[in-house]
Amino acid sequence: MKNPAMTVATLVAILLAAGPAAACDHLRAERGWLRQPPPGSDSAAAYLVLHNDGSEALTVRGVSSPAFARAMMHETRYVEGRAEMRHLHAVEIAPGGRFEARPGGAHLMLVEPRQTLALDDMVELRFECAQGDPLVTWVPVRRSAPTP
Ligand SMILES: [Cu+2]
Repeated sequence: MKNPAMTVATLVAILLAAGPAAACDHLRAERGWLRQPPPGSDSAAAYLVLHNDGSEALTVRGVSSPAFARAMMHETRYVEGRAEMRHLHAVEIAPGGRFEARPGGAHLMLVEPRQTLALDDMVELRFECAQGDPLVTWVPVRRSAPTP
């Protein structure tokens, strides 16, 4: 590369021009945690709140984690008093809106851990959006929900 500084400046210009198209950039995660699964369990659940800080609706298309073979967004519905889980293929979040995953409700279902999950370990979660780069966030392994 003859002039790296020039190349960086050009890249910045391109990124600025792209502007609001990078929808996932307006996605913010907070209060995330992963419930430590019992020994030998092949799945775990994680919880967090996703905020859309942008001025346009955004669509979360899926979640993955390098610590697990597979990950899904699930909702819980109660049918005749029985909890049933349903796979959410996409979650749309309105401008200024949020998606809340919490025990007893929506959650991230993480299947086939690739490593042991000790308390306070940080686990990477990656959310794919309809547009823009994925949101990468790290959540701690906990025994129970953090107190608000
Ligand atoms: Cu589930």
